[in-house]
Amino acid sequence: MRSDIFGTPTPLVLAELIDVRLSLLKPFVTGFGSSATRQALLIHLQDADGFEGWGEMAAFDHPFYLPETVSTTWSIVTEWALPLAQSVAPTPTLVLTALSRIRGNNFARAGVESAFWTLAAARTNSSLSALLAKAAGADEPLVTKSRVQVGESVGIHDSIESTIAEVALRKSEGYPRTKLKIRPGWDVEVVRAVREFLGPDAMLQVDANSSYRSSDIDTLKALDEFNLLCIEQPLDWDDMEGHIDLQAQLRTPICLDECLRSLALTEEAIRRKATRNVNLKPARVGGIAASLGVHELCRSHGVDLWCGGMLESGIGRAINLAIASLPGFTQPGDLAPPAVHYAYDLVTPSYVVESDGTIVVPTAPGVGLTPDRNRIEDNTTRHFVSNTKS
Ligand code: OSB
Ligand code: MG
Repeated sequence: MRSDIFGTPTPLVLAELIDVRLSLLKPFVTGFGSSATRQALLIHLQDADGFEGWGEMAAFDHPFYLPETVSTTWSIVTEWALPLAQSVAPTPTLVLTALSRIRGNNFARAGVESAFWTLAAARTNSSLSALLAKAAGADEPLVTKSRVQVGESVGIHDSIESTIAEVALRKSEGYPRTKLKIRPGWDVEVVRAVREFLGPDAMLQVDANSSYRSSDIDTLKALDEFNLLCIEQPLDWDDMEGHIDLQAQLRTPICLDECLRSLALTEEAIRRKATRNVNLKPARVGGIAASLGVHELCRSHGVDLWCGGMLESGIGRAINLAIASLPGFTQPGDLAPPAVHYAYDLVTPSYVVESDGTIVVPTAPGVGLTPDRNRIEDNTTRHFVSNTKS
């Protein structure tokens, strides 16, 4: 990764962590359970020249997807990540090195690191997409997309009828891809119904969120007949061996999500054929530098790659949109606008899906979408201001 592209930093005058309440329109039901509330942990930086950086930590308020929670993220960021980040000059590479002393806690590290990237983008008057293109290119910037394709991740419903209604709505809005959440008891039947509704060639995939066991092989094999793009994370969150065995018995590509908690694990999963398709969540692999590594890995191996989501607000989504603009992303991402899930977004204006099923990648400098300070303040439940003199 090139590191001579971040401009000359000036000292930080503000580093704050803000816990903001989001309002889910309905509980998001998955193989790991139901999420009825969502807090966005935002990090906001300002340097001596007035440039700003923003980031968002992806953890949920429960440990049912991955081990980290909003509470663990809060304590790691306030006690460790911010003090370490502030011990060096505020550039993405130096901060990455400082944070690398922290083991695990990927969501916490990623949120902090990403804020220093958006700060560097603001300083250099560059969109995040353009800065990433430079960082990832050897001599020349990579050629990024100005629009990226989107697919909704459709939660588990009470009935097949209401599932079809949601799929139909997104189809009418132009979304080119559908992802259905599945779990034991909510799988073959709903997939069959949605496949019939969409037709044989529409892009359709499923996500089990680690809710199956190897003994469920017959059900998982039954999904082979539906021409799915992938089956996402069928087995346990840390079960690499199980997925290697399972992939050998399935025609449908497995796409790992929960298992890919670093660049090294992603490399191992591809090499050992535990995954034939990669969901990249920048937060889950530990941040933007790690994401550039995964992007390069997938590109060099010709492995299909798409950008996952964590039901972020527009701030986290803006960062994901920039990453998804890199040329190695080959399939639509979980990038549905926050308005699909929430009563309000934390950026104004939020972004939309065009009638051709794409989202315009933000071109403004820095994070690229404008945080709505009033909305953030009105919904803040906790606020931490770091000592920038240390
Ligand atoms: O497994 O991809 C997942 C949302 C919350 C937790 C886990 C997952 C998801 C999604 C992405 O499916 C939804 C989105 O961000 O649009
Ligand atoms: Mg997933």
